Amino acid sequence: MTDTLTPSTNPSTPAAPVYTVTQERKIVTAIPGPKSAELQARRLATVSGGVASALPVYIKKANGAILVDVDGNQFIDLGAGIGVTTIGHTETSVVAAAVAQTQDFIHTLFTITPYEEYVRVCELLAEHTPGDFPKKSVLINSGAEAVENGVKIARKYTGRRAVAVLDHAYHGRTVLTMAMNYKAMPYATGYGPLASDVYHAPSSYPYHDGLSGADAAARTIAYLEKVVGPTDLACLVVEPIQGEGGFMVPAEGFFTALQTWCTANGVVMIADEIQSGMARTGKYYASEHFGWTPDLVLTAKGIAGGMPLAAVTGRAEIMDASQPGGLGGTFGGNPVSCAAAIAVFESIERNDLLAEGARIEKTLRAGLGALKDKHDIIGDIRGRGAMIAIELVQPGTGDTTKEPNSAAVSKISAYAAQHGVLLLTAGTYGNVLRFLPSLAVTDVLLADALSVIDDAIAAL
Ligand code: PLZ
Repeated sequence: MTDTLTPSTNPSTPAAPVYTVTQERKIVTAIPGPKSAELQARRLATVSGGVASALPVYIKKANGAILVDVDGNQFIDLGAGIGVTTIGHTETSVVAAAVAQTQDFIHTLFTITPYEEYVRVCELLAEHTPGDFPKKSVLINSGAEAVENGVKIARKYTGRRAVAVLDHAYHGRTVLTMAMNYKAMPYATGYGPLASDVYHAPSSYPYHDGLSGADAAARTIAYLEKVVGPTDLACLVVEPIQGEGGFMVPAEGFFTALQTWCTANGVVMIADEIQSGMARTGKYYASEHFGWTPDLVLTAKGIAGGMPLAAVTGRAEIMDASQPGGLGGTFGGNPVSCAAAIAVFESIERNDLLAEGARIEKTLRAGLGALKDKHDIIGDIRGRGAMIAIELVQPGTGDTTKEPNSAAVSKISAYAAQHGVLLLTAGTYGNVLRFLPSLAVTDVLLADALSVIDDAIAAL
């Protein structure tokens, strides 16, 4: 370990990631293979039935954009653990940093005896989150915990109770966040009573509502003024590009109009960038695409290359409104996770990974556009960077009623899995296929995956 983390480039870090798995798709057994089937039987005996898995193949190794299962099958990973291994699985410098940190110390608890790695991550967050003003952070363990803390911090700062979210949102599975999700099933059904003072306002969903950003924002604001009233509203929590909801990109001007209203009314505007942040969309944070500056930004998933870490970052005066001891937790800002996060930020800079997001968007849009010309069940292509989705509709309804086609979504993702492409589904109506690859995915792998999807649609 170097004496100081600032500047923190580890001299032993290779310039670019070194791949330990061939970056190719390879299917050698039925899917799932025999060893996965054996593990699945053991799992059913001891793992809660409340925990689902999209594809019951058990993973032995993961590197770059490839997952290798226990039977030796190799999958092109277009999900990256739902947007977590953004800079690639087992990225060389992240592994080196995490291993080195485990040898120095694994835990002290920052609220007992602090360490530089935590401070360095907060410095990097202050530097790379949107907004040119003094910023502070708290580190926690998961996305849902970041949402919970964002709400707490906004309530403390404003002295207000109510929380607003947008339709089609997903914010987590804890007791507060399950009340903030749009979909009751499977996230809230049977787990009530739900947290009170959570209000669901209309969002901007251009493919379906056809509204301009200004008109969609006027609708959202009219709802909040009527149903909550701004003087009781602590915060408005938005995903700049909605994740589980189906990668909806709001119409131009939607967020800036909401921000103007929030600022005028003392409402803290929180960007849940848990899925869209950390270089996923060709910028550090997706909010930057829309020309607005959140008061608080929530980071998780991609920040530490797969190690658990999350953060709330925002205006110093809001972050400092909490009393000492009001924020924190045993594992929050774990040193190994922090070391990995520092390596992630450095890798993004060193390897110019923001450009990779732009490359992936270009390749996917071209390939998916060609598929849309061929197959009339593809209604919409949307997203930014390495966060692109297609919405599937009933044949011929793409320009009219846009009827959801969840059957096609399930069949295409199942076909893709059988042929070595891991593709995630999304959408309020199960009508969206999302492409959320790591930035390490090559154009060759993307072209290969798109040819599988083309075959999958043809086979419907
Ligand atoms: N906010 C925008 O995308 C996590 C959930 C997958 P946690 N999304 C993936 C699943 O089925 O569990 C997410 C998100 C946004 C919050 C969260 C919650 O993050 O780290 O899963 O708690």
